[in-house]
Amino acid sequence: MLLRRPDDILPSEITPPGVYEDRRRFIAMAGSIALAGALPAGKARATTPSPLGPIVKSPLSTVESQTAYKAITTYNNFYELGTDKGDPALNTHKLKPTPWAVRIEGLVNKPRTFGIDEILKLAPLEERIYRMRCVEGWSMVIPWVGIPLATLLKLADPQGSARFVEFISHYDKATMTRGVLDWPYNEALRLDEARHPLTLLAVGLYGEVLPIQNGAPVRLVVPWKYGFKSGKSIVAIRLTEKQPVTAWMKAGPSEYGFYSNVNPDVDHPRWSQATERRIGEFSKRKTLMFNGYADQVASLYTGMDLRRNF
Ligand SMILES: Nc1nc2c(c(=O)[nH]1)N[C@H]1C(S)=C(S)[C@@H](COP(=O)(O)O)O[C@H]1N2
Ligand SMILES: [Mo]
Repeated sequence: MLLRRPDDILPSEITPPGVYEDRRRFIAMAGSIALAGALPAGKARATTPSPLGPIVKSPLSTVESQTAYKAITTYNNFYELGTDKGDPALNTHKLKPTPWAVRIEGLVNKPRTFGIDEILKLAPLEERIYRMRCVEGWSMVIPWVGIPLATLLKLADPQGSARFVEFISHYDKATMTRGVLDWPYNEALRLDEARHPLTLLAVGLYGEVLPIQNGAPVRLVVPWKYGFKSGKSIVAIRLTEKQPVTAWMKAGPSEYGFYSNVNPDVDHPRWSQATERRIGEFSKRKTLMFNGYADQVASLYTGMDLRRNF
């Protein structure tokens, strides 16, 4: 059980289940989504030309209809920029995405620091339209732009003893949220999960540079896991032998496990995970095992008890 300090907010208060959602905010947002939906997709978004260059379409994309750009960029979890869903979009001045570098360190033969421009040139940029599901019970379909994380890992040449990959987010205590989590935000994957072809380092959204509130300039995207696995604004990628303890595991170990795979059969201790609300839709959908990516990823977990390893 978590103890409450004056500067501490319980994860239960800042990560409420969908049913506790602020109804007024939801109605306001539904209105803006309806408006955006009535316009051609391009007109609903920023019109700045994309400096990302050519983007190839990936066969790994879902063909489901995409969530409106407006919803993807105004309904966010990025606690460094505030704990309300609308806060990150209002606090983008608190994060400067240029210049930016990402260190690859730990158990690798070729530790290296990549500038963001170098990352953009490592592999053809792909558009990957993925279903994303938050542990809070909402989901979106997001057209990410990025490169496979495996491409970057290969260049760093992981040592034989490396078993996990930790992702550390940028944190500036002078401007960003204090308390709430043990900063900097960190997440981690098993090395085979990190190397899986679906695991993406995203640098863009809807064909354009990644907005700050979505984790600029580079964030992780792991579509078969709850959203919180997808660390934003990453500054370091660290290969380790021991399983890292992640920010959410520290905040609530009984609620947020290391694996965090989307699993409709394993309830969150305080609410069911059987259904979800796709942002922009009114009725609920059944949540799919591994968020619908079971054919691609179930084999990673053969023989594991997914109730114990939640
Ligand atoms: N650094 C950082 N990364 C983060 C978070 C955060 O608070 N800080 N929130 C996570 C959670 S809970 C979710 S659901 C997704 C949300 O990503 P989106 O806002 O782009 O949809 O980001 C994840 N990555
Ligand atoms: Mo989330």
